[in-house]
Amino acid sequence: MLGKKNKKYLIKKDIKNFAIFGGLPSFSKKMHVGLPNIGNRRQLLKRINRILDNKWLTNNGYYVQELEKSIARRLKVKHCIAVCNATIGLEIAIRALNLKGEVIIPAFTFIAPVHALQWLGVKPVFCDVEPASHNIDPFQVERLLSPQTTGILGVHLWGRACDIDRLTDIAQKNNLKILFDAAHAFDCSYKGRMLGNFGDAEVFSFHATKYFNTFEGGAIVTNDDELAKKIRLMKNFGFSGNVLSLGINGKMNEVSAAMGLTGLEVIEDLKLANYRNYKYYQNELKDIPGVFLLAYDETEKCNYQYIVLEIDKALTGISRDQMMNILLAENVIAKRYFHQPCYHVEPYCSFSYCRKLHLPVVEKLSSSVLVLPSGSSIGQSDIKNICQIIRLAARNSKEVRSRMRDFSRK
Ligand code: T4K
Repeated sequence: MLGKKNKKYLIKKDIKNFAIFGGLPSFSKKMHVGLPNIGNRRQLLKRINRILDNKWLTNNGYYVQELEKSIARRLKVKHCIAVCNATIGLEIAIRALNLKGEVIIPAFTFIAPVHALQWLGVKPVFCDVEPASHNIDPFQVERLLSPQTTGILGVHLWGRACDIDRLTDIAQKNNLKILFDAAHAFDCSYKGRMLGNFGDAEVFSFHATKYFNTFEGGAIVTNDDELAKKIRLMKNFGFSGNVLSLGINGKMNEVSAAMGLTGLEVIEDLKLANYRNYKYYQNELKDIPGVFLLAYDETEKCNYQYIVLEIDKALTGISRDQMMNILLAENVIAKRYFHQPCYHVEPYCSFSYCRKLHLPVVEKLSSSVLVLPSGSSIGQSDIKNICQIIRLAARNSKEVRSRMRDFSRK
């Protein structure tokens, strides 16, 4: 049966009709995890026209300044420095904080913050994460401290804050810097205060696939006046009239900033759409054994951007990868973030200190996490249908596995 409203999907009632076994895909169009949220197109084009009319395209233009001010106001943070992407933002922050030697970082994350350290000649020391939060485990951080440790780089994964109090305590006791990768965490809070206000600095990503995007982009935020001054110089070749320090080109351009300002105008709607989606998923998935939806703390501010499942194969009878392949065939482009622990990929896996590394929680999550589509272009009926596929697969796991075996032999 075709979905009533927009006829863009086919409801699956039997696994025999699964697309992976030759049926028609449930969705006629691909359902993406990171489909960009786009604000009011007219407003955006108006701003872009103004950029073209003014012929001021980059180098700390009007829109970049406006965006920085709006973000700083929103987060109640003193300084916001817009950058061309979060990876460069992290590199600038690492250098500005003078991180050297070893920095402790979670091994269950996107590779960008790890590469940022390595790129600058700082050794990433991989740390296990807490099973419930997926964030760096402060207890393990303490065990990894060495005379070479200069900092902790925590990642607020999926927009859920790290255990900031405990990490800050460790950093203070050991005279370490603390930097937060807040790539996923724009518009989220910790104990009622907006992320962006913690550690020495925090870095957001405004990549196209993020909750709030500027095509590509990011921001470094801090309450430290001196650090902010240093970062501003660094992102502009160390140039301020004259060359005053070592620097790089980390500037955001005007079109990206215009996209950001346009996005900020609808950000409450985006948050609401994500929240509704999260609640729909929560409701639909609650009775499926072995499929666990990562919970958000609804007493905090959250962007609800990521719908994160953990698939327990022992309970569902289906592995995360099998579930993903079933969904992919149905045009549900689920993503298995971050399916390789950072120490299992190059160049780290070739380093002797990583060869024997075994971080149990990271490895369990790497094989069980699956992220589902959300965002403003997905609605209740889409979610119902995606969950129906997952439910059917889990409830008929024995037959699914046997059919998968038969199909792979053909
Ligand atoms: N720290 C953390 C913790 C991060 O997660 C990231 C980035 C960073 C730092 C660095 O931030 P940036 O330097 O990028 O500002 C995506 C993003 O490319 C990446 O930004 C992000 N994290 C990472 C978690 O996810 P992929 O490999 O998933 O991208 P891709 O191209 O497969 O896209 C995801 C889905 O979104 C696809 O199904 C297609 C869809 N999509 C994508 C784009 C770009 C669209 O529909 N439209 C689009 O324009 O990495």
